Amino acid sequence: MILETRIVFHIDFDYFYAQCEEIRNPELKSKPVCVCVFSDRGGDSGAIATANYNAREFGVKSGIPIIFAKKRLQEQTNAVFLPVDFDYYRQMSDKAMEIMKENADIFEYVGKDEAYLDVTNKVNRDWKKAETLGLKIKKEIKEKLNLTCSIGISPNKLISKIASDFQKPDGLTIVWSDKIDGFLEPLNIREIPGIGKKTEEKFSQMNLQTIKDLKKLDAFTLTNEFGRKIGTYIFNAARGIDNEPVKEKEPNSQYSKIMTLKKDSKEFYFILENLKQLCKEVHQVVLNKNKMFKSVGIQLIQSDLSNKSKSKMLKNPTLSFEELEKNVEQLLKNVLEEQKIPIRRVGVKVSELSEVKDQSNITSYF
Ligand code: DGT
Ligand code: CA
Ligand code: CA
Repeated sequence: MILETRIVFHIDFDYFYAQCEEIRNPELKSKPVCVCVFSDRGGDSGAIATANYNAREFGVKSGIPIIFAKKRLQEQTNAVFLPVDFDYYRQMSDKAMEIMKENADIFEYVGKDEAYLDVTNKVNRDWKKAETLGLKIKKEIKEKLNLTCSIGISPNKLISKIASDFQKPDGLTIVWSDKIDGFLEPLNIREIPGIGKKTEEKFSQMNLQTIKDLKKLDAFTLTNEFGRKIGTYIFNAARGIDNEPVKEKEPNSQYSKIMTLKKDSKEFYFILENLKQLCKEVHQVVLNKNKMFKSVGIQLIQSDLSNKSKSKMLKNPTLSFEELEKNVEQLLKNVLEEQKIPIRRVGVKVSELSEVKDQSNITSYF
């Protein structure tokens, strides 16, 4: 089957959370900045969500413990450690996504800081126009939000994803149809999305480092080693083959309902009864939109108007009402154990939404 050539963008915001912090506080730009997820245990326990490039020069990166980051930056007296502010990053993300969406035929939200755009018709299959459109999107996001991003442009999602990472930050990398092999071959195998440390090591033991080396393996050998699904994926990826369509997906990744209690209270059964009503309403929305959820949360606004929220990630996406109710009840129980002041308003939220029919992406298997 020969598919018509497409033009696909992958757009990824540079050092996203840390860049958001720099935008609202430009003084941070000259300093190493680490955005931290502090854990409940207090002190410096927790992990780095991301860091700006200044901090990365000292070996700080996503996922490492905060204490390690502090050690690596101990001589940088101007280093800054900030707690994550998801609401603010979401607002920035929503605005930037809006700009992308206006410039796409098909818009696929991937996560807070990245999206795919199919622009084939928009640019009449013209690569020169595609470049102009890429630059226009970057300029618009920069002018309106002061945010920089990197864009990869190619005939498919796989190559565009690799290309957006190729000239970070503030990059634009175009891989024309006839330049695919030349672009991919010198890259490290690790650049293929989904290939992690373990897989890389396996190839390393076979003395294969680059994608050019990887092409020495035939499909049979790869399927033997990794199974049919992943083996085929790696075989195709090394050759720049990927027919996954860009699928319309919006960033509305949560639904919530909130209400004011008839009286301020910290009594378990009274609050639970109200939360159960909200569960029904939220669940109805989820069903109407044909979604499954993987995270359940409650929000409590206390009588002094301060906010408390707790959420829980489930093992698998679900659309079960019982599971929603059960988790809300458990979260409420946990919160009330240490509740000092009465509660005034309560809310229920589901997030990490996915389409009911959606197959999970191949790259999440390994
Ligand atoms: P880059 O390489 O310039 O795209 O840098 P980032 O920070 O945008 O990296 P990316 O695209 O992998 O991740 C986007 C955001 O997701 C990042 O700003 C923070 C968050 N994130 C990434 N990795 C982790 C992690 O291991 N833990 C947590 N909590 N958050 C993470
Ligand atoms: Ca990013
Ligand atoms: Ca990303």
